Amino acid sequence: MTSRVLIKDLSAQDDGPVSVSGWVDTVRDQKKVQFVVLRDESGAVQLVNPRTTDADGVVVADEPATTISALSQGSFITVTGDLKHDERVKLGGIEIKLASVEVKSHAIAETPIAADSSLDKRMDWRFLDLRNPKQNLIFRIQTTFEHALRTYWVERDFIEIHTPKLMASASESRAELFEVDYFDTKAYLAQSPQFFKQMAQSAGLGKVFEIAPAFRADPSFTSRHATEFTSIDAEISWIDSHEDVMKLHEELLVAGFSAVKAKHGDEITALFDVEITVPTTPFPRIPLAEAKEIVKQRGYEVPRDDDDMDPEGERQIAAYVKETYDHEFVFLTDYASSIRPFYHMRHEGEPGLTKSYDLIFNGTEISTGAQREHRVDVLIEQATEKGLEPEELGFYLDFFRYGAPTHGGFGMGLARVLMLMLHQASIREVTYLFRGPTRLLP
Ligand code: AMO
Repeated sequence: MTSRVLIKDLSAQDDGPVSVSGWVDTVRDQKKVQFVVLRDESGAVQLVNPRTTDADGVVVADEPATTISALSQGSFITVTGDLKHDERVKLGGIEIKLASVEVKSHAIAETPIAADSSLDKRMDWRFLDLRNPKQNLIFRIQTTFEHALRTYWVERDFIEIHTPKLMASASESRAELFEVDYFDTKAYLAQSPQFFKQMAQSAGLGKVFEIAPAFRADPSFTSRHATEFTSIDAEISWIDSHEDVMKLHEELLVAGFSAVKAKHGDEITALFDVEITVPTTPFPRIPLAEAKEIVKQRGYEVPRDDDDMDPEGERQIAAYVKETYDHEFVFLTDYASSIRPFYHMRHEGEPGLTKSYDLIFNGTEISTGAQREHRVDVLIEQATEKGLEPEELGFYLDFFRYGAPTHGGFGMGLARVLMLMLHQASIREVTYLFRGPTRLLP
């Protein structure tokens, strides 16, 4: 038996017998000849079957013609035939003249979704939606991106950690917390690996990373929020300030974007009409207060005074950075301590400001990072100021009672990076199976 060849490898192969397996994309069942476009995970190829005629020129109902006539779109088949290179064939300049067709699984003829179906409907039928080459490419890009980050980390002696997602208390804030029954007590789904990646610093692991799910009971229906998302986290010891974290962060992104561009750049341009730009370092850095001033001068007033940048403000500052520095990324730094978590370190002599940043990519926040407060007395003070009970944070505070190095890190949403990289309108497009307030299926 001829062994299976991936469709993408056919063009490099000589004319002759081949076997391919995949699903039926289209069938053109004509009188004299039948055409099937077959897809697999790597591409599409045209299959051709000239009909047999008898001595009087009448079409004979033989095989594989009969099987082909009965093929429904989406059926999974294995075929054998003769590969032929032919420049006239639009689809890749090759076709396979069929010898046999074996149907492995018949598909129901009526497909529930079409190219113009709504995003919600496509999500209902995600497994069919994912057969689209664009969707397939998204997850190959994701694989390449994650692999590049891991390679970057592993080459620099980072340790990969897997922190628990079931916790006894909140991991980020008491808002947006999922509570689950846990035997005789309650447990909470981790909103971030924050506490445990910091624990690794006290444990003397030095540099750690994790790519894992995070959960937030966020009821909003924006294009950038999910109730479960993949969080890319890193945490490193012996930093002087958040500047060291930003340095790591930008280098890591350069590694990820370089790998994606090298491997998928042409395909991304062909399917998404997007040119991947590998960012130059250093990324622009703008203190938040200054960023707000710049945005104001552009005619937009961020509504809340001491508060965060709002989404429109993020878009405005990104537009400014694009015009001024021709850069798609910007670190907004030195957020007010009033809107940052208690564990962010504050500036020496300027307790109103934290040594923290948000990273904005193409106008949307993709990450938060900071130097952490490692001095337990200061940490308790800051927690108390935020209305947290030190007892409640007992185990976390212990991490710093027995010695801890200076440290910092960041958390970054994987889907946000992909959405903005590929100019998609929603993280739903780039999440394998999206979870939101009204979506738990499939
Ligand atoms: P923060 O809460 O800003 O910081 O989250 C970090 C990043 O995670 C992503 N993200 C989300 N993505 C999709 N849906 C959501 N509901 C969602 N919430 C957050 C965003 C965001 O920028 N512990 C800190 C990080 C740190 O300081 O290390 C934290 O969780 O891309």
